[in-house]
Amino acid sequence: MAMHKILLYCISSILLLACGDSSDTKKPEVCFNTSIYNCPSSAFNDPFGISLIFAWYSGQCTEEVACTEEESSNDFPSGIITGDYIDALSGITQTTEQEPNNTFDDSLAFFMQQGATVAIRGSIDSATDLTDFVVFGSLSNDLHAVYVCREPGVCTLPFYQQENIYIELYDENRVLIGSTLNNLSPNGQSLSFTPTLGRAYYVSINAIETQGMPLNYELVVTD
Ligand SMILES: [Ca+2]
Repeated sequence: MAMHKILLYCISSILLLACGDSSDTKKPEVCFNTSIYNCPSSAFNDPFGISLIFAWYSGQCTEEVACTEEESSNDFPSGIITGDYIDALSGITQTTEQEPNNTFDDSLAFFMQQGATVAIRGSIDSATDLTDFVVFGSLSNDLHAVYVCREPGVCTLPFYQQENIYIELYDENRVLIGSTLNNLSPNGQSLSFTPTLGRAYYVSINAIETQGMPLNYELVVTD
């Protein structure tokens, strides 16, 4: 990581503000405020940024704070995700969509550790459920891929190759940065990209024509 990126990172972002597990019956009790500002000051005196990176990955930049029991609110342009989210460790994390997830503001939120793969099972329907959204931040700026499996649980190449759906990738300002619409890769419904640390990304999966039937999918984001 170049130093200028680290500086940009330090200046620009509180990464993700996220509450712990909650459900309809239980309010979140703890929030985890993950912030570059909480890194030890000594980390900033390293001209190569190595100790800062180490501090980040070792958790020294993570601060636990009390959680307000207010209604969840998201401020994705500021890099803030509150409410339920999935903290995906290295390896495969599997989950299921929860409606409504039809808009940016209702996106299923997750946070990817380095080496994580998140597989989200759901369905879309061109008549009643056109679009599902997810949003995530990543602790890696390695090459990432987003793809749709042909059948849930069967995630091998080639990925889903029909053009009755498409996937799109947006930055945290909701600006489109990739789409498979009229642009299917040889691998099928897939996009690859390199995230910037500290930024949120949205992915949508969209039905074009599912002939009156829900189309089951597995949407995968992998580092
Ligand atoms: Ca759905």
